[in-house]
Amino acid sequence: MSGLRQTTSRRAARLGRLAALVAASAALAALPAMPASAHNYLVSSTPAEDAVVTQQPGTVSLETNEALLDVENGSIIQVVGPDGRYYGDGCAVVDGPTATTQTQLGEPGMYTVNWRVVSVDGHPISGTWTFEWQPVDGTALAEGSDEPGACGGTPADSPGGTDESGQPADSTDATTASPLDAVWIVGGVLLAAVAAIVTWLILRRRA
Ligand SMILES: [Cu+2]
Repeated sequence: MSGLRQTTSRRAARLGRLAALVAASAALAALPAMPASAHNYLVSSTPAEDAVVTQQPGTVSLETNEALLDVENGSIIQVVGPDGRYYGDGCAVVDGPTATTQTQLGEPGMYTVNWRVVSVDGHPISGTWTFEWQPVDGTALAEGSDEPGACGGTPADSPGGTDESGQPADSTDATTASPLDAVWIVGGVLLAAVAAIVTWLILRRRA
């Protein structure tokens, strides 16, 4: 009887070790997904949030923590005045972690910047900030436009929709096939392999 009990407890210990192995393997499989799933995040903006601007800034820009993807139709920075008009064409030029648009401000007051850029993993990120425009006397003021401009669109929209001509945008592939998807697939395959091995080991012990 004591021999049987010993065998049972040894088997339980072995199953415990297997469970620990499964947990460790799952953790290892999930590990590579963590850095890849991190999106670029905003580091700074110019003008800064809530800044009071008194001279024509010429440009509005934002900087993220790492290089952005320069995807066609992917980057938009809209500068919207207190009158709801658009100051600039919304087109953003990407240079490394920075995106910049040209602007000439008009009516004094609170300006809202709506932006969308493409994160390093291929996913769009977007946001908004405001600053105050108090031009010094004699500053030339722009008229603005009631249309969003050449790069138009709504920053909240994801790239890869249709452009003004109704044609699918070229950025579709870059935004749907993310490297992160591949990481999850590899992780899933690894987990399935571990589960198969564990199942086989347990069945072999029982036989
Ligand atoms: Cu992402």
